[in-house]
Parts: sequence; C-alpha cells; structure tokens
Amino acid sequence: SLTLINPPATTVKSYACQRRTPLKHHNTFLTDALEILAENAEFNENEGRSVAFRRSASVLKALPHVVRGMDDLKNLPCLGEHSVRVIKEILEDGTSSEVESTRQSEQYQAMKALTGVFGVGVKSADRWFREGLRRPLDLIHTGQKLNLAQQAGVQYYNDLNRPVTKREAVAISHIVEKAVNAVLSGAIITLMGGFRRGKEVGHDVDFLITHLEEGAEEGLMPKVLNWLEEQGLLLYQKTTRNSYLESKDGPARPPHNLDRFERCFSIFKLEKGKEGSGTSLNTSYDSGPSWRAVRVDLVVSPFSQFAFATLGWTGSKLFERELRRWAGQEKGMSLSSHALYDSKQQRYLRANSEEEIFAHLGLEYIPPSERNA
Ligand code: DCP
Ligand code: MG
Repeated sequence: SLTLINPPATTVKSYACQRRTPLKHHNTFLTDALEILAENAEFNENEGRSVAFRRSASVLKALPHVVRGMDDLKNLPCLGEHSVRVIKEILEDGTSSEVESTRQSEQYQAMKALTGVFGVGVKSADRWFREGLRRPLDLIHTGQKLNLAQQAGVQYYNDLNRPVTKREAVAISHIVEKAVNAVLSGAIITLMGGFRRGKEVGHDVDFLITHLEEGAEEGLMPKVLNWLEEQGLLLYQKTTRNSYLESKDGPARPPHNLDRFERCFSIFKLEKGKEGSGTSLNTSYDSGPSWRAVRVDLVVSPFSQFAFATLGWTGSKLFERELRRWAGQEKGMSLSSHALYDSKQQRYLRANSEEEIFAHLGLEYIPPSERNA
C-alpha cells in the first residue's frame, strides 16, 4: 500500500458555493492584485477573463493560510495560467508589473472614475473615454446628455463614493421599517447584501421586504416610496421589475407572480448625527450639509419566494454566480432569486429556507458570513 510522505495539501472545492469564504482572509496582497485585473477585464467587456481572475482570487480567499510560495498553490482549482503568472511575480518581486501598469493606466483610472458614477455602465464610460473624457465633472463641462440616474450620480458623486458604514445602514433600516409599517402592518424587513455577510461598510444598503400573508406585499413598493417622498427622504428613485437574474438563465421563476416582484434603486437623504447613539467628534466642524446621500436598494418579494430572494440578494456576486453555475452544470437545475427549477423532473422545487435550497442543490449549507467569495 502507498504511504503518504507529505500531509495532504489544503483541499479546496472548485465551486465557490461548495466552500466557506470568510470576510477576512490571509491573502489580500494577492487577491487585490487579481481583482484589479478582473475589474480591468470588465472595463474591456471581457467577461470570461474577468470571471477567471475573480475565481482565482476567490480560491485564495478560502485558504486558511498565507500563500508564501508556489508550492502552496499545488492542487488548487481554478488557477489559470495567467493568474498563476501574476501570483508568481508577486511572490518573487513583491509586485506584478501587469497589475501596476494597469493601476497606473489612463484607461483604467478613467473607467474606474466614470463607472463610479451611479447610473453609468461600462458601455457609456467607454464611449466617453474614447471621446476624451476622464473625470465625472467632464460629463458636465462637455454638456453630455445624462439620464436622471446619471444626473443624480454626478450630483451626489462624492457622497455615493464614500463607504456606507454599518451604523448608517442601521439608521436607514429604521427609516425603511418606519416607512413600511406606515403603509402595511406585519411586513418583514431584512438587511441583505454585504451587511448580511458581516461587512462593516458597503457601497449601498440592500433590503428585502416580504409579508407572511402571500399577496399582502402587492402594491407595497409605490406606497413605501410615496411615504418616503412625502417625508423628504428620497433624492432619487426608480422602480423596475426585478429580473436581472433571469435575463440569461432561462426559466427559473414560476410564471405567475411576475408583476409582484419589484426592485427600487434609490438614493436616500440621511440626516447626519442620526445614525445611532455613539458620539462623533468632528461633525460640528464639518463644513458640509447636515445630510449625506446614500444608495439604497429595496426589493419586495412574495413570501413563497422569500427563501430564494434571501439567497439571491445576500451575495457575494461571485457566490451567486457560482450557485447558478453549479445548479446548471452539475444538477440540471435553474436557480434564480424567485425559484429553483429542476429540468429533469420538469418542476419547480419549493423551499422555505436557504438551508432547504442548499439541500435541493446537494450542497452543504454555507452561512452568509462564509459567502464572501
Ligand atoms: N446581486 C447579484 N448580481 C447582481 C447584482 C446583485 O447577485 N448583478 C446580489 C448579490 C449581492 C446583492 O445582490 O450581494 C447586493 O448587491 P450589491 O451590488 O449591493 O453587492 P454587495 O452588497 O455584496 O456589496 P456592497 O457592499 O458593495 O454593497
Ligand atoms: Mg450592497
């Protein structure tokens, strides 16, 4: 029989939804670099390349130790040739020339600044970059035609690029609770996204709203927005049918309930000094206004879809992507934030909790704080 000379190296499963990824990990010096390349690939609309870099970074986030040499990468999944080359360079020289030149490049910096405007996607940013624009204010100076979202994005650019703290998220959640309770009693409001995964800061605050009584949530969104508007708490809002996960992936939602599931992208006006009981040392010297703008996403879900919506809005984005890829490629199923469809059985699988969805998918349950892939 064989004898193992070395203890087995750390084994890492290949899909991010099969493994635990804590918020704080040991390899930020590598993952930050890989994520710059992923971001740059997105700016160049090269999705395949971007996902490859994000998957590589994510594997390193799941390791229980610092990567010190190339030996530590043995047997790890998802590490493509390009990622390995970048990692090797950083391990040997301390930096990667490709990452550093990307970071310094005019295109990367301009695309980062322009896509950092709320409402501006890669396509518009790229067109403006090719027309010679570099900074958000250039959009104003050159008189570009902006839609309402982009106008708000430029107007509140500084505030919206300042991280939202957990304390501010809690203050916003009190406001949202008040608004929802004013128009419907018994609704359940849950903080989603990065904050549910344990992050201390975020780029926005995400909420999922539901009601135990199926159907009671219908028509809720416009009422909540009216209430907020009347109180002068909204700087911008746009509601849409929530269908982002379905656009490519086929049938993963029950055909009924279509019109009930709504999403609102908004910007809240949050009074300063109202974010909890702690004392702040410097606000009295702040020369700015007495409030700040905060991006808030609201999603309303019928209770029958609540578990799917919860799983779908908790993230991380890569974790969600990997869940859907696992469902499709390994299980012949189609997962969305509304439902799970089993193609073999040709039926939707019900679930009342995230645990049940993981079980349907044949996955070990991963709690939100370990979904930071
Ligand atoms: N989401 C997704 N795919 C998208 C948009 C959103 O899977 N294209 C899901 C997963 C996200 C959640 O919605 O975690 C919220 O989206 P955010 O962009 O707000 O992401 P986070 O909350 O994770 O990050 P941040 O802290 O930057 O807000
Ligand atoms: Mg968020």
